[in-house]
Amino acid sequence: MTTQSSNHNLFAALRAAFPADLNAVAVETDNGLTYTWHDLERSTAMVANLLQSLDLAPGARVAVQVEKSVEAMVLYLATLRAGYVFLPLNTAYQSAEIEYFIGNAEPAVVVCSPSNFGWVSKIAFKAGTNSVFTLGDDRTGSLLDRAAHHSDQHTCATSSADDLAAILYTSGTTGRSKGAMLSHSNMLSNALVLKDYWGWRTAEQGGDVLIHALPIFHVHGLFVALHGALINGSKIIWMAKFDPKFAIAKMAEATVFMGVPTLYVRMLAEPGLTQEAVRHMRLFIAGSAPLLLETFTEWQTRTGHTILERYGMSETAMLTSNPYAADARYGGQSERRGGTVGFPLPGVTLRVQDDEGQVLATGEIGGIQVKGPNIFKGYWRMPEKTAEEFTADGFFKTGDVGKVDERGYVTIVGRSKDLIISGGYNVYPAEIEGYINDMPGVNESALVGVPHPDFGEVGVAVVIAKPGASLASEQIIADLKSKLANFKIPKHCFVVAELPRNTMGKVQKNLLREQYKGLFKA
Ligand code: MLC
Ligand code: AMP
Repeated sequence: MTTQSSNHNLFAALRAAFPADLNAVAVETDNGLTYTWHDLERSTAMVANLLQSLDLAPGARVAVQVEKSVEAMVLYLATLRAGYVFLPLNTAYQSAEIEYFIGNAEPAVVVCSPSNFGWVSKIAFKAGTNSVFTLGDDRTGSLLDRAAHHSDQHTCATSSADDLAAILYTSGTTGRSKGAMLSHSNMLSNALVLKDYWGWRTAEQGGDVLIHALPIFHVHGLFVALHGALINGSKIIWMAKFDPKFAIAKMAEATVFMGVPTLYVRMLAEPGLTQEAVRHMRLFIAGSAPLLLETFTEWQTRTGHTILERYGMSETAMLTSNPYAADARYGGQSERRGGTVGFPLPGVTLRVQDDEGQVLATGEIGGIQVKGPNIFKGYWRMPEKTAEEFTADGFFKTGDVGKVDERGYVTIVGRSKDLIISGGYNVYPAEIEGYINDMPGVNESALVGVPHPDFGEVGVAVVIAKPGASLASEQIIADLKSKLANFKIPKHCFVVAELPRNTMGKVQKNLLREQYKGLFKA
């Protein structure tokens, strides 16, 4: 039996890191609100009590599709606190996508935006969900109304290390999305390693202030950024939506910024980004997609700061990072090298293998495989899929292709998984092609990723009509827009006579990528 002293609940660890002065400001929002640590303590207690009053089964999922707000963060923390499993959903997902996630995860509780209650509740009740609440981004909705009737005292649930804390859906090259199951210890171990590796400053050292600019339904904003600040008891400057001017203005009061490369590209376009504007900042961190060397260099020239790039994924949280300070494991190297994702984090073992399962030597390119306390527990209700993604000796196959150089730096050179990363969001060509292929008059389609000055990479669809059918690319795009999240919509669609194929008849996507690579040249 787990005792209180061995409670592995992630919230318990985050709560223990709150500063002694609970009346200090924990979060300051872009619309002028402030929340103290005491506010977070009380509000998470009330929502946790509400969830526990619903008599949910152990391991019950709480699925959430709401706009970014501090109350949405409170809901996440309260779900951990009550011992249930948090299931965040991108706000861009539309009904077919939500229907799949809810049908697959069978959440006991669904929380949605008030404006979506009509269609989301219909889907949820059909899937057997008992409770559907609403939560607006302006502190409205039935969740808070109901929570207001509950006590603001709550004893954190006791969780074992392997108990699930969250399920993050991530698409596969083939088939439907898979729910990556992350435990309390997966996330806590990662948060503690990053706190140390990125040199988060204690209050005695002057403390840190994080600008939180990312959505809170993916690893980067929900875990890396949020846990990073909370496990250090650091104040958060909260942006409901990223705005480069606001972010730059707030740097005078902040010390840490985390973003996907697109955020850095957008800030570089602002004349207000100067050495003076960033003089208070300690650390800029980038990840979720490749940071172009030119962005890395331009940032250095403009601000005098070297961006620290790191690499991770939904299944693993963070895996590698460029050093913040001298890394004794790698001969005291402290250089943040552009174009690399740095060293495996302490506790993470990383190797590169070829297709035959041979571990490759330094500098050779192959599939990146990883092991460590942060690696997930498997895909929700997909034991075969889980088994396929692990090697016999327990390494997780990331699907990323890369190499490790003689100094120990890891570089990602590509992906074996057919995936487009657009502005930090993943787009799986197979999913979009499936939708296009189902349209009347379509014979076949291919979606490829091409360079884009803002989003890094975007999808371009190439479509072939059935004999005698006539297709309009605008219609294809409009049709997709009515069914899919906006970031998945191809930025261009071409209707062509044929697709390039190899001798086996397989579509040669590399030739299409080459053909359309200049489409969005800046
Ligand atoms: C928005 N659009 C996108 C897009 N975001 N298209 C492609 N890719 C994207 N990422 C669409 C909009 O729907 C709109 O289409 C048009 O592009 C212009 O939109 P915008 O107003 O410029 O977009 P904006 O709302 O400002 O959003 C851009 C963004 C956002 C970069 C701020 O995409 C974002 O927050 N990205 C971060 C994603 C993230 O957090 N990833 C972490 C994953 S975790 P239209 O047709 O309506 O005009 C992970 C693991 C790890 O990967 O290692 O961290
Ligand atoms: P997700 O499944 O959304 O968590 O996306 C994870 C994927 O994002 C990884 O498998 C990588 O392909 C990619 N990724 C994350 N960080 C980086 C990075 N710094 N450079 C290149 N790719 C990255």
